[in-house]
Amino acid sequence: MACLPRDARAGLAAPPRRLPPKYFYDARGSALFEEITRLPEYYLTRTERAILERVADDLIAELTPRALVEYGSGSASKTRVLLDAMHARGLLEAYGAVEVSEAALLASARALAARYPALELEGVLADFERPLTLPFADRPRLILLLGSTVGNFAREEAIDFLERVRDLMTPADGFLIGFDLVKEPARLLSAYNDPAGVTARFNLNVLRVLNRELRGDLRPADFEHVAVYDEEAARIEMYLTAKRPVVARLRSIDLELRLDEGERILTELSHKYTPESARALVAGAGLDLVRWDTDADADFALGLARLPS
Ligand code: AVJ
Repeated sequence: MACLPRDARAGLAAPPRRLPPKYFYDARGSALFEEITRLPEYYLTRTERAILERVADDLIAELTPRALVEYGSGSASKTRVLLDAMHARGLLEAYGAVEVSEAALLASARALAARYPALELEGVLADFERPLTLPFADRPRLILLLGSTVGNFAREEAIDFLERVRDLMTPADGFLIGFDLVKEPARLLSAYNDPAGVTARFNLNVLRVLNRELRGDLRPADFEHVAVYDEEAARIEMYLTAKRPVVARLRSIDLELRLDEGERILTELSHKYTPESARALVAGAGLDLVRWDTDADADFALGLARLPS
């Protein structure tokens, strides 16, 4: 499970400082992320939804899943495209979500129960970096890792994660993964540096999480949101950079933080894939990439992985 005291101590005590991105998503952070998904510069969510709308029926016809199992209970709007396609074919029986936040799990369960009264629901309250179990193994499942969530993992961690999912899959299952694709750096940079400053607020919000959860006295005004694109690594790196020398405390873990001006805390990696690197990742985890759907501009892709036959 998520363990902020341990992660904060391990990540913040000394440079290179870093904090796992899962701590962005308290209530305010989740609301800010929803706001990001509606920004004109943040093409990811709407592009993924458009691909889903185009391919959902075909995908469901190919796999005939009777359960949808999702990592992150996410914005139900994308999930619904698939649930509706399953429902239209008379296949929809069950929905399961693996989620760190109990509030998010309950909210999505309530919304889905209202829309599909006969749906069997199961939530797994867990840090999905350690998937231990996935519900509904007794029937064909479509397993989802949407939204470019896979991009948050370093390559090695991504392979480990996919391997663990593979170990939980049966030959009847399909595993649909959303990949943000390598593109012109300027477009990537503007998706993570929106002029309205929503991404900056989202990034800085993690300081408030630290203050609340670890009795801290960090001042968001002392930090600046910085997002850069590393072309070599094909990833966006998000940092909180000290605008001036910072001395702060996290009292719950008895940690004093001293940052020089310009020193930074890595808060997120967001890897971008090519069709080749996505295929290599999936193959590296011992899965076959059996389907690859993109939008017309090849901004985003959905890859379908299955156990090798
Ligand atoms: C939810 C991890 C896919 O990497 O694009 C959005 C989070 N960070 N803007 C991403 C995010 C900054 C997002 N993921």
